[in-house]
Amino acid sequence: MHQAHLPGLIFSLRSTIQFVMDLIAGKSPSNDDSGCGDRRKGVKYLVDTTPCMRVLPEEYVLPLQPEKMISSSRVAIPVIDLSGLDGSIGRRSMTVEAIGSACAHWGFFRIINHGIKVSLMDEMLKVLDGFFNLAAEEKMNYASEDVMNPIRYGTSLNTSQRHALHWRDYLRHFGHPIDNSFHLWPRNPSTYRVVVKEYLEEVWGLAIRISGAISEALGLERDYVEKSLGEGCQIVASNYYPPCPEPHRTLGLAAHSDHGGITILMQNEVDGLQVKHQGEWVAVHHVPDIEQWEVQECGAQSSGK
Ligand SMILES: O=C(O)CCC(=O)C(=O)O
Repeated sequence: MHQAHLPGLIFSLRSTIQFVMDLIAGKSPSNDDSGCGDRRKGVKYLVDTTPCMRVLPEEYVLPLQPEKMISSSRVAIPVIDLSGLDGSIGRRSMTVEAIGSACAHWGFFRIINHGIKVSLMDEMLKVLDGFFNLAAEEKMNYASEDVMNPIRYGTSLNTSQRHALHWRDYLRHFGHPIDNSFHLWPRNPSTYRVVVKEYLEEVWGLAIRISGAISEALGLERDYVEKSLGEGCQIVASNYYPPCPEPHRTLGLAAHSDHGGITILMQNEVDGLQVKHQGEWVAVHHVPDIEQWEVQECGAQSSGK
């Protein structure tokens, strides 16, 4: 389980590989009966059109409980050097064991030396920043409350129902198999499709490598999970958290567990993400001296092996 605190995380990027395509029953109403009005245009629009905002608008105030936080000096989030998967037999099996243990005890680990170029990660953050900086009217072309839509721009969680709003805007769409949805992806910024395609292909390959290690850690054939996936399904979710006037009164994203099999998460340099470990929240701090890293969690979290 994880959540995004503010101030924030200005930006994070989640690519989920779904082992089981969760069917979310029913469609949300497309008419706006929530009274949210302009709120549907997003938090960025709100901030941009409200100069010198000092007070958090009431709709965003969340009933936050005081939390038990474990200091990150007391516990260390596991860090896995993925280059070990390509090393000698002994090194590979140590890496597989470390991944299995991280899945069983944390459901979450950091990865380094994962092979995705830092320049591509930077490009990805840049095109997404470009997208969120488009005019609200252009972003609203992708707005939808229907969770089954192959591409969706939105804000908070679901503005079709009345509830306290969350301080984030998002863009979600399908990735792998890319040919199915590529034609629906944003055309703006002009490099969006090219950069996102390359990034998602790389991340899909990474997810398959990690799922191979997880299969082995469970005592299964390396391609067990990959074969079970069939064609598989990837969703990319980009979260944008604008600066907040009263960050202690709201959240970017409340506590939740992702419904996919593996989530690979890239953050920018701003802290905010927390993960739950043994009933307490642990801050996932940005590590400036580890240049290449991403965070990933997997579905083995609560079930152990
Ligand atoms: O932005 C974050 O750090 C968390 C994102 C997340 O948990 C999600 O999109 O499910």
